[in-house]
Amino acid sequence: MKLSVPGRAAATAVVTAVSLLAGGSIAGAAPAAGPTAAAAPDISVAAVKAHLTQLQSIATANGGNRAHGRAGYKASLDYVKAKLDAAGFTTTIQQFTSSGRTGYNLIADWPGGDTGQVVMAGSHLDSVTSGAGINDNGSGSAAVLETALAVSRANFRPAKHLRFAWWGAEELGLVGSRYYVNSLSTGDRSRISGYLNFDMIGSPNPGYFVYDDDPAIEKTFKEYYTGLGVPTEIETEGDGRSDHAPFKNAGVPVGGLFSGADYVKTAAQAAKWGGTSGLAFDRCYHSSCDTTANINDTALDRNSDAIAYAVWGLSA
Ligand code: DTR
Ligand code: ZN
Ligand code: ZN
Repeated sequence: MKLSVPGRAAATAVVTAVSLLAGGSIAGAAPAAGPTAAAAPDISVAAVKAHLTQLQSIATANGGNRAHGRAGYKASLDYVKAKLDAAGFTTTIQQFTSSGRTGYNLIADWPGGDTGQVVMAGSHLDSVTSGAGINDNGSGSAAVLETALAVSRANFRPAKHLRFAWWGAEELGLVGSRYYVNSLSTGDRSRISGYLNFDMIGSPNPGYFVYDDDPAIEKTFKEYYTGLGVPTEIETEGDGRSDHAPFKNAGVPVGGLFSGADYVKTAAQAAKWGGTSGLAFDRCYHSSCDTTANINDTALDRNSDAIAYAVWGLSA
């Protein structure tokens, strides 16, 4: 459910003028999201959860996981690709080998926009071998998928080019995303004006963490949560721990959201976010209990809407 963000209109008007003068790149530009952020649609958490149900069924039908090199991963990729193909995206499967097994990235380009300024949103689609990986990282994958489908439903035509990605073999060490970045020419890398990463965004005892990387991307997410009246914290652990790292190492502006993994929620965090202090944000992290029961719907809903807000706002 997307709540109105009071006071955004005025702020956006100022930001709009500056951002249009500042030109395309997200990196370092003082303004965050442009006026189109406010036009972002609500992302239905029910629709996101329906994708999670499908990913759970896929894991259950394929040995209990969706891990790199296993049948459950390729079946997950085929599910996501079919939705995107039907919605008018240009999809590409990138194949690689890791630990003797074949891996796959899925890249989906939304036709149109300036391909000299590409806004990317991505998430890893693989799970660990011990479970279905519904929060880690079905949550990010399903939210990015539903945001991409919302772009199609809205026939959104932003100035910048939109590209979405689902990475393979993140759990083996960011293998798929690093393979993708390494496959890009220097020119292609410079044409990515921002990469937004979503890895674990529905944790059952959730925190609301924003990556502290590119200032404009960080500001966009913080603006969204301020509008909801939800405090956020900077994600300090994230450096190098998810698929934004290869992009950051290649000089691409990055950002993202995170609802917490195996470290413990403090009393102060429970006071501002609710939930249970002294317990992990996700006590099923990398475990067999990371199923569809391991999701906090409010966190998944808020973060899904924040993804749409940033995609709309940063691609203006
Ligand atoms: N490495 C991710 C989970 C993870 C742990 N800490 C962070 C910080 C920021 C993003 C993600 C993570 C995984 O296990 O997939
Ligand atoms: Zn993981
Ligand atoms: Zn993950």
